[in-house]
Amino acid sequence: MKIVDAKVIVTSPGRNFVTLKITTDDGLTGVGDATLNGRELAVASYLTEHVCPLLIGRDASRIEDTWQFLYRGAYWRRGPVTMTAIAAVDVALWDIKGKSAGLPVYQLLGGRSRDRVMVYGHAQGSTIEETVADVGRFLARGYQAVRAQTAVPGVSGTYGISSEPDRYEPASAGLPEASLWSTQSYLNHVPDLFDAIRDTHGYDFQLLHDVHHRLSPIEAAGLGKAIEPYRLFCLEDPTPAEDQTAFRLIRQHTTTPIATGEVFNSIMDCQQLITERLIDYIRTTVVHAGGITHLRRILSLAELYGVRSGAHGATDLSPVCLAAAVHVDTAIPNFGIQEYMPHTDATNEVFPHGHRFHDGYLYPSEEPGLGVDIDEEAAATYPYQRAYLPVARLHDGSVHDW
Ligand code: KDG
Ligand code: MG
Repeated sequence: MKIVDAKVIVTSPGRNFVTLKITTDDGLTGVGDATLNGRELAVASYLTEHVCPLLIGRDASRIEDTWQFLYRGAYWRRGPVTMTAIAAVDVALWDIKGKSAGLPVYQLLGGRSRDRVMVYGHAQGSTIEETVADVGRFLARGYQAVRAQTAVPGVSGTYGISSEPDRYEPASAGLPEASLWSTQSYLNHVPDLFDAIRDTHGYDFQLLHDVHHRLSPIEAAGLGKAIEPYRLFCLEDPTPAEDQTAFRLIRQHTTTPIATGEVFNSIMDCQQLITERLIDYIRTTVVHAGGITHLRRILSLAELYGVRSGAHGATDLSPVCLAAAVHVDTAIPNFGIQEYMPHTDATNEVFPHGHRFHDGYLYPSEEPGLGVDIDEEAAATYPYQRAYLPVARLHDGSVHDW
């Protein structure tokens, strides 16, 4: 089963997606997501110029060997561009392996550990009252877990607030938007959100919140401690994730469970946090952490230390990534939760898929392989549009973590 074609497809059905499609000499095709929000063409070029030529003629069944070849063989390791490119190849090869075996990918990973995958939805509002009402809307639709984000008075562009329901799409066409941040206003405001949510909706569902890397360690420790009474499922990305020792300080002060890792791309980024038990949920994804092959290694390490998965699932991760994530989530023993924001109709038209959402849970496709494809004709009708994530600044004009 030799690879005869590998091509990169860039499409923008409302937002940019990069997809790798691999074809074998026996006519099988596999797809892998290669989308890196705001830096899409760097991965497209890495794949087209440096990876695709290496794939032609390779045995498509040698997934592990191809991973090692692309990772160790490049000499230059890790980093979001490299690891996203390797992930795309890896996922496309798992898709092909499933199709050639006539099995959905979760079967290749050991079969079902669970019947369905619990997701959390994204509730938001421009006031606490609006966010409380939005949480209620998710609960009424059967969600077991909801992440709540609210606008902070005096802060433009608070993370997670948009005019569209159910999803948050921060990238915008053109040059980066400026957003304003005030840690003081946020910390003064956000505990009242959890108080109002628990007061209105009670404790019989999982509540989550994303700080989006914006606090210092001691600020995060204080927030975690202050919100303990509201029993969050997890507080996500309290501090910039690459500063791993920050999590020691947070851990010393609070029992609020901590999730991080959506920006990680290697097991090395996760090692200290997992082995020192500094976090409870690891949010690495298929697309940004080296594909199914590498993510499985991270999750196996996590299993040993009682850390569960909490995979990133924002709308910039394409339906190809989501399909792969649901196969992984279905198979692993230490699944925690899966983030889920529904894609737009245009995106679903470009990426027809068999995974489905029902009553707060995702179900994997039963088709051989991943159960997702790219409609190349539809994709071609949505040309690439340069877009960036926003950049945050403080009141004094200096750059802060967005
Ligand atoms: O591209 C960046 C987004 O994926 C990120 O801002 C979303 O933090 C995020 C989340 O938890 O969904
Ligand atoms: Mg996040």
